[in-house]
Amino acid sequence: MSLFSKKLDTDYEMTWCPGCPNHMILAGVKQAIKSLKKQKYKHESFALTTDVGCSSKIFDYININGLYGLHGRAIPAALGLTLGNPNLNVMAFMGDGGAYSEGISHFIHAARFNSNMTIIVHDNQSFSLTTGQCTPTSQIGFKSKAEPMGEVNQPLNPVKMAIASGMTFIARTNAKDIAHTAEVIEKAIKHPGCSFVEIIQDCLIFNKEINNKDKLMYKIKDNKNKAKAELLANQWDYNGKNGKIPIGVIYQEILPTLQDKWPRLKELKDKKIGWAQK
Ligand SMILES: Cc1ncc(C[n+]2csc(CCOP(=O)(O)OP(=O)(O)O)c2C)c(N)n1
Ligand code: SF4
Repeated sequence: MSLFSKKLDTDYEMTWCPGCPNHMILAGVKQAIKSLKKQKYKHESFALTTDVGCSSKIFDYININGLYGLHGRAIPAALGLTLGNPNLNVMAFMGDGGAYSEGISHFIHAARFNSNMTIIVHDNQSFSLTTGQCTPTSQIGFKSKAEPMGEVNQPLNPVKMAIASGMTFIARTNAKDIAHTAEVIEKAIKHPGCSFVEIIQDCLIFNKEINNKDKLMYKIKDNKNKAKAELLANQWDYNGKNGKIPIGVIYQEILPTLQDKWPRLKELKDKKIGWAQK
């Protein structure tokens, strides 16, 4: 494929398991980008960064510029891109292991900085590429080769963490609902500031007992009330198949972005250029 091709598809060999919902997340992301391109977003305005993991293989399957990062480090790489060119629409793709384990400090500070980028987490409650160890969102009792007695710790609730960290756009979707995921990702990319989309994803091979939560999920209207967001976040604790799982935009607030706060970045943003063109 030409370096300058504006097609989204690539020729790379597909290495996700057949039927893995990562295929559906990929379809949702492409649908969102195609929709934005119809609204005059330029192909070259999109960029992506990834971690390492099954989720991060998405790097190979979307033809946009970016950086295949290190495990837990998609967020600082994305932040770097937004500093280099504040006009890019940057997406950082990660698994729950990378985002909430090694990468957790980056997540919190990204929320605080409110740089214009979108964090997309494929949450299958398992370190899947490395054959299914417990992550911070695994449910109590999940037995793996590394934890044969089962997970004993409470799972982290990333939606509550995002609210507490000051994330200005927080959403959750179901990987299996491609149209809804695409719609939410489009809103996240349009959001001025740091946006976070937590995608509930089954892994067909590891931590299978937590799969198929579709019946618990229900769609909410876009919400801008923080107290309501906290109530929504508390409806499911990631610990099993009890409770209701709200999906959609759980919280949105418009606050100054890093690009608004930092004069040199504001100048580049206003002139619609990056450092390289200065
Ligand atoms: C710094 C570092 N730590 C650990 C690893 C090993 N490693 C590679 S992929 C991976 C698991 C990825 O799990 P997750 O982020 O949940 O993504 P998934 O594979 O489930 O999509 C780990 C631990 C690594 N490559 N680099
Ligand atoms: S191991 Fe799980 S997450 Fe990885 S490709 Fe297979 S089904 Fe998907």
